[in-house]
Amino acid sequence: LVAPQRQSRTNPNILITGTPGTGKTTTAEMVAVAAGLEKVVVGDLIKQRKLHDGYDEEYDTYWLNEDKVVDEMESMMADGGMCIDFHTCGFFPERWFDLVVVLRANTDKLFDRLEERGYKPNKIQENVECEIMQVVLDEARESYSSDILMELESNTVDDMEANVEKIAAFAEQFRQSQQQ
Ligand code: DAT
Repeated sequence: LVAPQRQSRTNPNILITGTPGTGKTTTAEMVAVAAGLEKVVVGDLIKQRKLHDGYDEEYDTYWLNEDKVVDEMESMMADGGMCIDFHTCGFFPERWFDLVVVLRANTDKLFDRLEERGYKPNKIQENVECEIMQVVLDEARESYSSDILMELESNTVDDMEANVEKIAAFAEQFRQSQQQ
């Protein structure tokens, strides 16, 4: 069964979310290639098109302007076929997505990845706590129907490959269902 607002899309829109360092960008790149989707790293879009309200020095991050981001992305999402990567997900319109993937990682993996990325200790700690408290998963559960949510472990390269396969299989199944 496909919700009415999704019927016009022949290609799915997929959101890949999760705490920073869980593997969103890497996974989204691989999904885009495997499933023939266009990838949008929302963090990059925010910087490039200045969809923010300035910079937070303490946390080395931009203040997100949610309205600007949604306005900018609305036309991109209209025809489907997009693979979106962002660390927060509650402000996107629910109607945009056919699948919402929440990537999860163990504390030690996340710590190492964020340290390697050169994050300051306070930013590493904040993100590790966010993952332990499953903040992004809870946000996704509040914002999207459980039948389009997929929670996936992203600790190893094998996990990543299996995740890409699962997501690409969903995209293929979606296309077939839309042709019927
Ligand atoms: P995000 O976009 O969620 O911040 P990323 O894709 O940039 O994360 O990944 C952060 C780093 O961790 C990057 O060097 C790739 C590595 N990584 C991510 N997921 C992984 C996994 N499942 N197995 C091994 N390495 C992974």
